[in-house]
Amino acid sequence: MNQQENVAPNRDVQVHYRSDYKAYPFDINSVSLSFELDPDATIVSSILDIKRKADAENNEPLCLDGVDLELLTIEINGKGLTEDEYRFVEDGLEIHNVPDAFELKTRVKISPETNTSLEGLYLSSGKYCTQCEAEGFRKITFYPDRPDVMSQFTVRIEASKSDFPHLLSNGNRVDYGKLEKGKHFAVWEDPFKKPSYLFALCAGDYDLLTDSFQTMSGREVRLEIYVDKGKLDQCHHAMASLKKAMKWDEEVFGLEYDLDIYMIVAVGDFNMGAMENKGLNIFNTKYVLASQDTATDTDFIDVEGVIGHEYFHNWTGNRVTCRDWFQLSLKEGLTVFRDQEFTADQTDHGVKRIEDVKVIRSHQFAEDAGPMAHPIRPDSYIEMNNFYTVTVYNKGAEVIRMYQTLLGRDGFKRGLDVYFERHDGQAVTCEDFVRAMEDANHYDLEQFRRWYSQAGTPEVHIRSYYDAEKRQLSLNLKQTCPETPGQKAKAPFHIPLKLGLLDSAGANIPLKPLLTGEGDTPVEGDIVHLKQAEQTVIFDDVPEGTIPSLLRGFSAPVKLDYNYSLNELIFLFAHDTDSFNRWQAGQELFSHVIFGLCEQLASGKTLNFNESVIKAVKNILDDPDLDGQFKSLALTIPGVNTLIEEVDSVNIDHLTEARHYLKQRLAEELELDWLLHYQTNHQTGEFEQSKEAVSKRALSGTCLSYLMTLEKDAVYQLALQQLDDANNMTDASTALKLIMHSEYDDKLAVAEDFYQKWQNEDLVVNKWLLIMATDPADETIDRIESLLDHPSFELKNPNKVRSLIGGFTSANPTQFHRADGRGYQYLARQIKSLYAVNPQTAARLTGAFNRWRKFDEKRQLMMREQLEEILQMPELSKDVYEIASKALK
Ligand code: B3K
Ligand code: ZN
Repeated sequence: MNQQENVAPNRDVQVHYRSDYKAYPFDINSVSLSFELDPDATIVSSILDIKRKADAENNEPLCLDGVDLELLTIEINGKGLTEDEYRFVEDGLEIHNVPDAFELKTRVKISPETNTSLEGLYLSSGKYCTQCEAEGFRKITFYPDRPDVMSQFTVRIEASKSDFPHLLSNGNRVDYGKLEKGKHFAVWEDPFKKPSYLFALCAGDYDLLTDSFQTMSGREVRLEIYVDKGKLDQCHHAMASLKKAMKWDEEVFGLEYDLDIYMIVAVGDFNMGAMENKGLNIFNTKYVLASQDTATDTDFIDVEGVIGHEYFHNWTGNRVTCRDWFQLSLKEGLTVFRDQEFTADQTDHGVKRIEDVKVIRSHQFAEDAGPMAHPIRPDSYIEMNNFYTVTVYNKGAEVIRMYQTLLGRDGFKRGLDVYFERHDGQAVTCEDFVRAMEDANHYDLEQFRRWYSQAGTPEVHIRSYYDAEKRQLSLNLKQTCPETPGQKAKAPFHIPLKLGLLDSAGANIPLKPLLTGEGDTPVEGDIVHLKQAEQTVIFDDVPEGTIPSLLRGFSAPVKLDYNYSLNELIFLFAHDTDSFNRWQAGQELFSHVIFGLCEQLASGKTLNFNESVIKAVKNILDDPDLDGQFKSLALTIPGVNTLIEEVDSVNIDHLTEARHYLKQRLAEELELDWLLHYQTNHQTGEFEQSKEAVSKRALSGTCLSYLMTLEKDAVYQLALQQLDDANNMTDASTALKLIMHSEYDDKLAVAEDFYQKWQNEDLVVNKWLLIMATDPADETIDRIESLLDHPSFELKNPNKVRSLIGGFTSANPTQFHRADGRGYQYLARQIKSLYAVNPQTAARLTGAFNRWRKFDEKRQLMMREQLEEILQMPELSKDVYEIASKALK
């Protein structure tokens, strides 16, 4: 089909469709690459051993992708091609009349130094590195740059020995040596066939941490972490995490590492978190470097999680990869699920589940309800990089989690075993995955497949009726799913709804579902299989006053609508045995109060809310059996981005005011309690990284955050003291943030001291930038404007952009949505400066306008104007174009 679709006026773009898939007509048996590294004139020579597939037409031309390449020579079987024997096409090259088997040799020149897109081969702090997923390999050489073309790679690298003592690529180093003129070389061979997106090369002068791991079959694997000079002491946590991940994958999934060496290189300029290149992962420094002084407890957990994620890709992504990019969730959803389980096993299952669901609620629900909504397996895209989304990744992981819920842990593992047995070494589809699960378990997943094809967040509406005479509770369940771009009507999903029934003492009563004839709801254990648009399930032997605890553990990525009364929520907040639902009840309670306050604000009434909420909060705070991290989560009022997704249209001024009012009231009413718990949990002695210490830091931070809303001098002194005394970044950054976001007179001086202290630690400076950008005060807009010229900021560095600009738009709703529109103008200006420099990062920023339709008319108009202006920019990148044009559609 390959149509040209007019997405917005005045511009034709190529839209790629899933339904257009065609197998590549050639096999590339082997690839031999040679790099002569040079900042603005790297020469890449490539020899491809090519054979036409037996079932391919014999007149099919050879089509190769290639972008920003200067072709120097091109030969087939040793004979140079004349210019009429090949033809340049958009982003590539075509050769007609090729033999059935031949060797293609090309030499191209590229310029890593001027490559600011951070895709392909580029320089970061004077060191070479690559990023090829999704389509970056075509910026290195002419090649069929698609994941279903898998080949065996040999890579030779040549560079100055003194400037680039380490020359790295995938697989095993099979040769190295000195060359003339102070140069040296290394040759790497990867024994595993792989798609081009998993290719990697790094060259530089690094510090190196080494270790080793013995696999379950007794093989020794050498582990290496390469970092910028002077950062070695910040790598030990990453190394320990890698070893834990390797062990965990063996123990939990029976999956063993397959090469003799595993390398990680950390770079400061990187578009995302990390990349799972075979045997040579490249990481954003943010997910490698961690020390007590510079990294928070959350950073430590994130480093472990991302190290795990990339390691787990070796099986789910590399050994079995994707046929085409529409199948991205095949590897990403599955690998996110695996890293979530890994982190949960290392930390706390309940807390981890809450953290993961928070991402879904605040980000994925927003994406699903906005102009970029897409199923976890999208049907079309303009720029693939725009589809590395919370939907593909995190909703994808929720879909994987549902298999485990439906099939049980053993059944899920059986399915994975079949998947690996069938597809090891192949590039496959989501459908292949579903089939493996089905076949391994003899389970019908026909309806379940809709999770792959339908976008939007399903809504489950539940009403309950209690028959006192029969002692029966019936639940009427209805599911709907809103229209999303390109998808009007939706068919019902198979939704596993986990539930419990709590008696008035808070104990779970046994579930006794009644079967009353055809169309009955199947209930298995505590799971109701909601498969129809409407179903009813009746439970027998239910005492009066029983309260249902619904969607336990967030067993499906849906919005639940059940009319809990305030008292029921308070009851569940105090008693639910499912820790996720206990947290959930609190969140609902808070949002109930906040939207009540919003109504009062709208009608000019005096603000007020039910006092029993205060008691409920105090009970959680005082509960000696609850873990500090859980308490911290349970006592944190839902963020503005989450609250916005609960209503159709939002008065942002009222919402932020109501939220602040609730927090301040809780602070006032429970002042002594917050103080007491702050004092008992804040630790001043020796630093500890134990679970208990982490929990205490989390809870003391939450207590201090409540106290700070009181705007009292004594509390400011408490925070200043914490900042001064801190021997770890968790306490220090929490205190700095609370001071900087308060009305404290000297806050700027405090922030400046912090900056002076940490100016040479990039990752800490990024935290500082984020804190500066998220101050809700009116002056922030001027401050972040001048920070663009501050030595701490660099537009070319995505981490800095994410802190100063991304942080402002996503975590400072008060100032981003300023009534005068300056927040929007600021964002639009940065997008305009960035789209030519780094299209991917610019596109991410553009997404901040996606929810413009939710706001009042004036703000809608202002956001729309900015989007329209962006679309008028000359040579706008297709990345930004796709987001901006779809937002306006
Ligand atoms: N697979 C990479 C992401 C690549 C993003 C390309 N724009 C990291 C990961 O998910 O593990
Ligand atoms: Zn991944």
